[in-house]
Amino acid sequence: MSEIFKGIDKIRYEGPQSKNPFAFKFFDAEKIVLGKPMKEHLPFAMAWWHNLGAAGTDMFGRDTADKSFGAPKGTMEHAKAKVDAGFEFMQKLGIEYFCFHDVDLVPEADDMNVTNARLNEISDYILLKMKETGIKCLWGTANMFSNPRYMNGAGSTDSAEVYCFAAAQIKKALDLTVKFGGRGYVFWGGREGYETLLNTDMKFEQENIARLMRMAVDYGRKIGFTGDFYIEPKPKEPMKHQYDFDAATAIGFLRQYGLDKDFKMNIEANHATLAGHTFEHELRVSAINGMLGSIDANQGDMLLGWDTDEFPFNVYDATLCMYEVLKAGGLTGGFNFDAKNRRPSNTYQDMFEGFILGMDTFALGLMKAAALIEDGRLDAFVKEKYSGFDSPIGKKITSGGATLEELAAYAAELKDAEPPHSGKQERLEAILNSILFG
Ligand code: XUL
Ligand code: CO
Repeated sequence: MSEIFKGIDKIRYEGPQSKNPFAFKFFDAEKIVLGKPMKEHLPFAMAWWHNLGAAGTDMFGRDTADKSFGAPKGTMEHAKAKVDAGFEFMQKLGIEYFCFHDVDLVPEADDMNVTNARLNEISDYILLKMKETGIKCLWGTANMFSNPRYMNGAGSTDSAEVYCFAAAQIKKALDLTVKFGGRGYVFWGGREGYETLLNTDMKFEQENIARLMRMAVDYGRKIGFTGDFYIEPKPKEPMKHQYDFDAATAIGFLRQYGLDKDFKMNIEANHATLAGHTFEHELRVSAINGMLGSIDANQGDMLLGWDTDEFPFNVYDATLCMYEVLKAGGLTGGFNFDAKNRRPSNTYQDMFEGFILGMDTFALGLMKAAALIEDGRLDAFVKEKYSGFDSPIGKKITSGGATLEELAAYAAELKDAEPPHSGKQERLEAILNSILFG
């Protein structure tokens, strides 16, 4: 098999002073941060669909990049060329994981049985490559949003037969995930939502989605899948309203339907901001509920109202993300670059530079978050802020032993309440800056 990305050698760490675009400036895989090598803190993954599939097509124009990898698109030869390209790419970057949708791997046929036979063939080939290289699978998923049959949703569809097709796709995607030894299985609710309530039975749709997830868990456990199922929340796009709006909504849904023991969150940065939240907000909500599982590491554009899936370069965001991840004790999943090059960045060199940017940004985020934790001033401030609850009356409240009457009587004895602390936001932001740039 001949080299695909000619002229690009293994990407190495050269340090912050390096001007070589094909070297890491901050990602130093073996460097120890808080007692662990960077690569263990940051299990990075390549998204099959963006990196090997997306070639620049948007609503207004066709492909700008050539992702044929030397084989005609829409053929099994091309599917294999994508595997070759993907593994060469990951090896050159030191990326240890990949994520996939079923139909990212092979061209979808009209007959599902043909698609499944193609999936069997390609997954044998992928497995061979995995054994050869040590590259692993982070998570798999089923694409239940591109095929026209899913126009009204998959789990939320009005057609019982379409629902069966969704079940069949999930079953196959779970088979593949188990075959690859994947750490997780994702449900991103592509078209699980609605455009207008005038034509929608929301309760019916949500109950059916829950049933599908229950069946997926039962089947997965039966075939030996021991990893986590994930919901990847997103508030809108493609639907006007998506049911898994944000982490809080998805967690409530999982608890309502008794799915919370098997599921965690896969938090995508760009989805968080579309929901009107910060990335770190979504991570915190997941973490305090014991459901921070995995991350789709990308970045949106605050001026645009859609999912731009850019490679992350905002070091503030990456730092605040890694601050949440470190405090939560790490991820059971990993960091999937659900990101694509900008349409005019159309060469294969750009593919590498996108990943180098993203990996360096998260390496910086990791080091800066570790420094924030070691510095300790943020933690100390938060601890002090709530210290009023260390008093006898405070302890009575937090132990759950207080009544409203008792607290009202306590307040009546006081002339005035002890004032709350200054929030000191500006001081804390200055600390963040001094750690980032000092
Ligand atoms: C779409 C998105 C998906 C999921 C997997 O916004 O993020 O690619 O990550 O289906
Ligand atoms: Co995603």
